[in-house]
Amino acid sequence: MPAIDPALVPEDLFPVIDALCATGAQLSGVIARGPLGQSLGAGVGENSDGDQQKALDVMADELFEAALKPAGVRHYASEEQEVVLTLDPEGAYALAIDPLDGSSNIDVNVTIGTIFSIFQAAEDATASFLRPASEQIAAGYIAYGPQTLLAVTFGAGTLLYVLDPETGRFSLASEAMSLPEAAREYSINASNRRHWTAPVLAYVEECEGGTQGSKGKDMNFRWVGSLVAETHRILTRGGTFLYPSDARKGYEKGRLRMVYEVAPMAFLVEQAGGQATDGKTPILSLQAGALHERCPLVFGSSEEVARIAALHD
Ligand code: AFP
Repeated sequence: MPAIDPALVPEDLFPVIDALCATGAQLSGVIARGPLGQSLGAGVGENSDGDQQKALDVMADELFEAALKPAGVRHYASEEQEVVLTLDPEGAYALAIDPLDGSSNIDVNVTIGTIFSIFQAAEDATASFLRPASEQIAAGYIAYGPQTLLAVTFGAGTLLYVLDPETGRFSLASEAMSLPEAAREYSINASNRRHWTAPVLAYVEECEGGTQGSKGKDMNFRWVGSLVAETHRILTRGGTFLYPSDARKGYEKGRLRMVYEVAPMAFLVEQAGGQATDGKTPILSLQAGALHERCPLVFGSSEEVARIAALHD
């Protein structure tokens, strides 16, 4: 039985999306058991970029790799793998994935997620991913939270499917998520204030000024520490997210990875009527120079993203 209601999933991509959802449903069950199962948040090593790996990071990567091999994926690029893996040499697709994003939240029962991006496979494995983000043919995330859900775009709007615990299938909940133009909330890790660039500091101070400042409206603040949780909140009720470059060593291009975090979120947000930039330039016009390259990310309600870009001029 398919793991997802096939409604609105393009026929040629269905095996890939179905494999992602079947694995997502399996992970949802593992995550829901929390400490009753194996220690999911236990440190088990480092990935190729020196980030600490949790047990669930490794488990998720292994499950997705195995599920995608028979589903038509030729090139598999994962945050947890140093190089691109060839799964099915006859496959038509190149899929990039952050198998488990938000690992720091695993042990405290906060929403975490899987992020993926799909291109048509090019002959060369790595070159399949080092291309303009606008060439993505699909992108999405699976959120493991109070609901387990899939937000996905195939280039004709952003769709929402929810895993129905009664059927074990992802069912269509919305054909067109729509991000409000105006925002009442902004998200940035405020502990990094002393490291920010002047335009970022200026924007945050505008938000903090509320009705007494240039915005003329009070804003609220959220920081979950889980990109999937922030993105879903913003796709649902608007807002702005910033993970900019800052003065810390290694954060010259922010923290988030272009290929399997920034580019897919930008595609989803733009398809829902929002905007996504590196602070100034649209993400979809950019491309990664290396597989695990970082990219500054600002996305959300178009009025706010435009204001941030103006402050960068
Ligand atoms: P982890 O997967 O290491 O927890 O990182 C999560 C993340 O990539 C993204 O989901 C968050 O928005 C961001 O990092 C949080 O970064 P800070 O810990 O610097 O706030």
